[in-house]
Amino acid sequence: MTMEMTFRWYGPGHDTVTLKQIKQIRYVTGIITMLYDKMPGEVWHQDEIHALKKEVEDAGLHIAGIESVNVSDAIKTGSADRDKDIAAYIETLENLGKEDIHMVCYNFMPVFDWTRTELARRRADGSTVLAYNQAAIDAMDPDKMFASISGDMNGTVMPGWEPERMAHVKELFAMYQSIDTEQLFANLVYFLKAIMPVCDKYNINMAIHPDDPAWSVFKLPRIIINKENILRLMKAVDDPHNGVTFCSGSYGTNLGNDLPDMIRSLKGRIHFAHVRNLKFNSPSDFEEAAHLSEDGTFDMFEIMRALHDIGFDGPIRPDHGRMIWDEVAMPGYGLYDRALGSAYLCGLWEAIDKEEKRK
Ligand SMILES: [Mn+2]
Repeated sequence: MTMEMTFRWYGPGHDTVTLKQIKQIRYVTGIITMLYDKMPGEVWHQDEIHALKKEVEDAGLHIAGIESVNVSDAIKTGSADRDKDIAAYIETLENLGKEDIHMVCYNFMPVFDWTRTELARRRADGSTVLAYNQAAIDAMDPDKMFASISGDMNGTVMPGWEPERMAHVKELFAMYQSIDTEQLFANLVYFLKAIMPVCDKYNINMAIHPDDPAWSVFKLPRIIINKENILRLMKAVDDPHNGVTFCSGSYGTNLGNDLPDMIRSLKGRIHFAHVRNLKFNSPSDFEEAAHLSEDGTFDMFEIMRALHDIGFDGPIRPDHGRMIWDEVAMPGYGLYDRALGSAYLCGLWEAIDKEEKRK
């Protein structure tokens, strides 16, 4: 068993990248996808999942996992509709299991799935990247957050920033007003305990994505941010199907997180890995870099080495790429730089693997 290189693809009509292009990257064999039009709380029907699966398989690839089945705000806040939404989530997992899909990524972030202040910061070589600046966040009215970045989305709808949800951003903030980190954690445990039986039945690995950035933004509670909290969650629901998406770029936003050490401490519970690099210009300003260690702040060799050491055998994917070669695509999700990233990560892995076998 070894890791499998995968690529995120948003599905027909939602991605500028085609399955045919992904197939030609060669390093990639698995697709990470989703039913993009589903709102949190909606059931994914088996025939819809089957059609998506067939499209991927007709291109000579296979579905290695889902990113994401989104969790509703009712579940996150524990409001009246929570049990109804959990029942729908269970039905979705059941339908995924029947279609032989065994890994589901999700997150438990309030209101905004992820936060960046720029979607196209220009770097010295003319490429553009997503970037985050704390001072810009501190100066921003959260209601205006969507308007301020939507102009840079290249006409795409970015995951977690659906206009339908963002139209209600004031109400969303109100829903979380009385939720502190302990309550949010309790709601997450409640959700996981409710879905574990169906995960056990169909062998579905749930993989929680960390909060990005890994601290509170706009005073909203955030919990999946560091080693202590993620290990607490692993213990609170101590079932191997309760696992982790290890995203180096998200945990790495906090320079206090020792990424290889976190990976080792999560042995057996990492079901999915997002591997990318960040370049810090200061502790409160970072931008997404090329995957290459030298281009950013992280030692990508040590991250891959730690994944190899724990026997990681799940799907892995390059994460956000830079926009290069004049490509126009969803910010972070173009073809070219992610393809380069997948090749680089495969190269690191092959070297580590062969060196290990020689010993
Ligand atoms: Mn990620």
